[in-house]
Amino acid sequence: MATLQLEHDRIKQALDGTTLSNRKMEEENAQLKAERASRDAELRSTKTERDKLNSQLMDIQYEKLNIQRDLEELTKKSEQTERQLLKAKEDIQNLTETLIKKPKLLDGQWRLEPRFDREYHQRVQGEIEYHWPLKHMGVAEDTLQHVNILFIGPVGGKSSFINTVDSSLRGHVTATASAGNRDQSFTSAVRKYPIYASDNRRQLKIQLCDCRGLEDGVDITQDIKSILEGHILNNYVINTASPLKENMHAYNKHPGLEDKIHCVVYVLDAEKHSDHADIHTPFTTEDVRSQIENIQAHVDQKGIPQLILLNKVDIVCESTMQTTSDVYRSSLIRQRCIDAAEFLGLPPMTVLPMRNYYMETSTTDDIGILALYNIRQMLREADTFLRVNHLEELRTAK
Ligand SMILES: Nc1nc2c(ncn2[C@@H]2O[C@H](COP(=O)(O)OP(=O)(O)OP(=O)(O)O)[C@@H](O)[C@H]2O)c(=O)[nH]1
Ligand SMILES: [Mg+2]
Repeated sequence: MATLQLEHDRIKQALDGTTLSNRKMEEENAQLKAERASRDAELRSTKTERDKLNSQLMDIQYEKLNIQRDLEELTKKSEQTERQLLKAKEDIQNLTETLIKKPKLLDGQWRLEPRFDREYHQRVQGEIEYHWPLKHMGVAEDTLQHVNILFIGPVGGKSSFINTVDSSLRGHVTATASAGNRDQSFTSAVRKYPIYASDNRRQLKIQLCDCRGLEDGVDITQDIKSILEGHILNNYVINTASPLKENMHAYNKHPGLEDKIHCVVYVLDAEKHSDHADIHTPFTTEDVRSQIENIQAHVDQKGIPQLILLNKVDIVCESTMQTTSDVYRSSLIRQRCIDAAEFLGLPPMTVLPMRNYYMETSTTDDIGILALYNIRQMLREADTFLRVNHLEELRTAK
């Protein structure tokens, strides 16, 4: 009995223990279930989030595709616009060039003289051929054999002008002064050209003095000053390494009035200058301009009159290229004369536009009129110089 009781108690104890561990297991099970439920909920929410992100990604990709398409279209349009712009630019440039080279011609001439007719031609030619210095101021014909006109400047048609004047009087194109066709100076010597009347019988009272052109890095201003004062003998070849000195053979120690320069003409190339759109180019380089300024200071000091010969107007104005007499009706050439005057700090009235013979083998009346008119202006300036500085001396000279 006691054993039974004991056995009963042991079984009961064991049963109690099992119940306890069962309860514990149940509790743990419930906890695990709760944990799984929360993880399931988390997983569901992650899935929803993922689905949402996926759909956003698709939206973005779609958007990207749209943007890419827009971009392609824009690129196409911009290329087209660029092409149109280039074409428009080209058209503007062509138009500008046409307008520039073929400007509107003025109704009348912007200077009263020269006139492009036969009567005027003959009159100016007569004035030149029968001119002598201070003729109308009581100076005798043989007092001064000639006035000297000196041409200074970079390569720009100095020699060509002398040839054009000579050709105009001869009636056929001559090449007395050596003209070149390159950027560097062609003429190297100082050469005084006598001019003959059209009948070849008489030497006129003019000498045209050609000299080496001004160049960058080659300063011949000292020799030019000597030419102005008559110290350099005819045909002297300028030595660019050193100026002519007093003790040298070609140096004229005691120049007379006939050896000196009575009018200085700066020769510029009208084609070199540009002042339209975004292109601004001056008539000469800065170096040459400063050499001219240096010469100008000396010329000013001596009181020698200064003119500007603006060559190659045919190249800058198409109308003038076709019809030389349009030179004084071309607003473009008038403006270029104003620019040239400004460039050298001289009044616009001192600028003489010119077209020289360069291709032609026969003379034309219009080029002849221009050349003779320009020479007459130079003679008038030389006369003014002589009147102001040497009138009495010339009047009383025997
Ligand atoms: N189209 C045109 N060409 C010209 C004119 N004047 C001169 N030329 C040309 O310009 C070039 C130079 O002319 P030159 O007379 O040798 O010039 P330059 O000033 O004496 O030159 P250097 O002696 O070298 O200093 C030549 O090819 C000429 O034919 C002009 O009025 N119109
Ligand atoms: Mg020359």
